[in-house]
Amino acid sequence: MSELENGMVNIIRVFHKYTGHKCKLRKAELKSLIDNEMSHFIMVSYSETLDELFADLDQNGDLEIDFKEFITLIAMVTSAFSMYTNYSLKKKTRGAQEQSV
Ligand SMILES: [Ca+2]
Repeated sequence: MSELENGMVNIIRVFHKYTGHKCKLRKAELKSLIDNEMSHFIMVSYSETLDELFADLDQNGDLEIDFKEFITLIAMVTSAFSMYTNYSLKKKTRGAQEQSV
């Protein structure tokens, strides 16, 4: 498998590690997943923040997060991290160019 395919499989594995057989995350499980698996990218310290995040992700309002809803979180966080990484790379590149002049 390619690096990207491995990443996709890992996302699915991690999701199911926290859902068990029901294949959906309840709020406490979402918090555990974020705290244990995404702590470098996202912090949910306050219950209000978790409530808002959960409500935003729970598109069908069944008070659980299915994989389709979960992948939205992955996309949002990955996109934000990508923008940060691009910004950091541009800043480093610009810094290196300024030093070489
Ligand atoms: Ca839902």
